[in-house]
Amino acid sequence: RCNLLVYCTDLPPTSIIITFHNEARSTLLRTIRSVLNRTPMHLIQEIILVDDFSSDPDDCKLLIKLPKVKCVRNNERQGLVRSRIQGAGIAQGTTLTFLDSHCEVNRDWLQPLLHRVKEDYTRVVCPVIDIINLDTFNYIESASELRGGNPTYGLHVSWESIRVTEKATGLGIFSPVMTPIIAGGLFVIDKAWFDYLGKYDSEMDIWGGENFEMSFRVWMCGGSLEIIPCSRVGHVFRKKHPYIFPDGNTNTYIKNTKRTAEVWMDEYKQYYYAARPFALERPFGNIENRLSLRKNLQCESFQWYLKNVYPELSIPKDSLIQKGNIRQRQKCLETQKRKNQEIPNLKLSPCIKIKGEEAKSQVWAFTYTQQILQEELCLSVITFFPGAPVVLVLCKNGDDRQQWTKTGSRIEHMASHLCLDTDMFGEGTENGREFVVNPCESSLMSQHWDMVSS
Ligand code: UD2
Ligand code: MN
Repeated sequence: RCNLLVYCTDLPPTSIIITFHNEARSTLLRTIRSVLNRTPMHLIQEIILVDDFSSDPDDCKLLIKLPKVKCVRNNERQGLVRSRIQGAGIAQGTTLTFLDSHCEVNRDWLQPLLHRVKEDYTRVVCPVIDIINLDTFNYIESASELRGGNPTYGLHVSWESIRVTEKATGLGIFSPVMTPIIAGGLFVIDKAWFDYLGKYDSEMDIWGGENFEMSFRVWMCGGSLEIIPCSRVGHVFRKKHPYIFPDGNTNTYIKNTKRTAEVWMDEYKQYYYAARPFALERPFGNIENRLSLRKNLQCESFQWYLKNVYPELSIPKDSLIQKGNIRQRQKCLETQKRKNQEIPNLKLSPCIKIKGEEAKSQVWAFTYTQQILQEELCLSVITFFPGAPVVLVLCKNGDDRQQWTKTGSRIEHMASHLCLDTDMFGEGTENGREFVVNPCESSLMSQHWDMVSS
């Protein structure tokens, strides 16, 4: 039912843009080879590789021996957004096709995408993303086509199955599916439309957040996003970024997502901040240009987007942020940096004020998602037993090992029903106390905590 005949009317050739930073040669080559093998040649205007200042300039240069391939190299690391803008700037096709540098396109992947854009240039269209196994590099059809994500909860991507949506709409699995948000890496867009809509936010660095920004912008400014089930492309989903963030992973992600929230989310940005309380104080550069772009394009409000594009999204009831000390008598729960370690230690130390303000290391946020966090790190219990240690881990939404409730003067861990406690036998000394969870006991002073708002 993915009838190719339908697409045979003269489709215009597209410029395929692949940006990369220190990609393995094998996966980069696999991406390009699969494109050359599985795409009718007349549909490829060119394949533009943007080498985002990889350590070895040959990675890119050697590939121009392949047909259609062009290579441009940044002489400074720019990140994927500015690299894609750069690639789009030299593209000669009437449409732009973006791919990550570790993909394998499947049979007849391109025609259905180009066809949809040809019919209506305001459509921004994505293939279904299959999985290339990280260890074996096998191509695996993804079990359910995914449509994403959740713009609240701190602009973190979460996915839902489009099959569910289809059941609701009664459409067949081969019909295009509207999506409120795209994954970000693989899509086709009309070039003039891309330029008209303001390309990308060029102040976004390295990685992250640009997919939300683009998704909101496309919908709110007159376009649409769809996933085309007849087009499939495999992608290597990695567990860790195989590259460095010069300004730090968290700083960069916050900057990019905060720009998105500030420009596009109107009053709904409070939910972004409620989920990421420490983003409030973070720098995010100047957004004047993007705000005036939004104004000039006369884009709809975020409320319009939620109502018309994403009615099924449930808005959190609460966006309250509580921030302050977590005290036991005169002492405060604090984080202490460890040499060469990303995750700091937890300690109970005398509460300190610097110029009338609580020391940063002693300020915690209690979110409406019931996490207790500092920056991006959440208090968590990994395995549950009396005396189990409380540790800091990267916050993850919906993980009940990170959820707590305050009941009276106790802080109860939701999944285990144990209470936050200090273990006197930890390292013997007062300072060496460990944080643990124990059966709740209201008479115990070591389970007595005050949250003091700042
Ligand atoms: C996903 C998207 C990715 C991007 C990202 C959010 C898919 C399949 N992938 O994460 O395209 O939207 O979410 O930002 O939807 N790169 C550079 N310069 C850099 C960093 C990365 O050129 O400084 C390249 C990188 O080599 C790759 C592409 O940008 O080709 C995307 O990076 P990724 O693969 O690490 O992102 P991914 O798949 O985790
Ligand atoms: Mn990728």
